[in-house]
Amino acid sequence: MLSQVVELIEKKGTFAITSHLRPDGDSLGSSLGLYWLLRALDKDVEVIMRDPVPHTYQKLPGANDVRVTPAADQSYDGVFVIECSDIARPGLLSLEQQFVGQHRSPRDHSAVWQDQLDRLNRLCVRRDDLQPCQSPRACA
Ligand SMILES: [Mn+2]
Repeated sequence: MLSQVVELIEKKGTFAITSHLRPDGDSLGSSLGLYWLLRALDKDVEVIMRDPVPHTYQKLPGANDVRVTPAADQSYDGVFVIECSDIARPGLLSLEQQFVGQHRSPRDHSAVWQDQLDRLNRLCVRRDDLQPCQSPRACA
């Protein structure tokens, strides 16, 4: 699974990252962490959320870049749905359509993505060789 995510990131260029309604510290932290990783890899990426960033988290790096939107209204090569048990939790219209044609149902895709992201969230990736590391410190 992880190798598929790495391959997707290597081969594709346009990504969105989203998380659940009423974003909190972990959804924003993990979304923005991935956002900066993909930017460092020169990917075209944006974080899209249904609800605005709470005041408490507005000082997180990249928080001002979060685009608040009611719908996944662009076309992406890949969408990372972080910290969500299903595809409906981000509350974004049209999000399911991003997955049509690649999996039997949005639920299937959501489960796959969640599994991939759970794994990815536990890893860090070197910019140059995209090798998974044992711990974040190993990548420093
Ligand atoms: Mn959360």
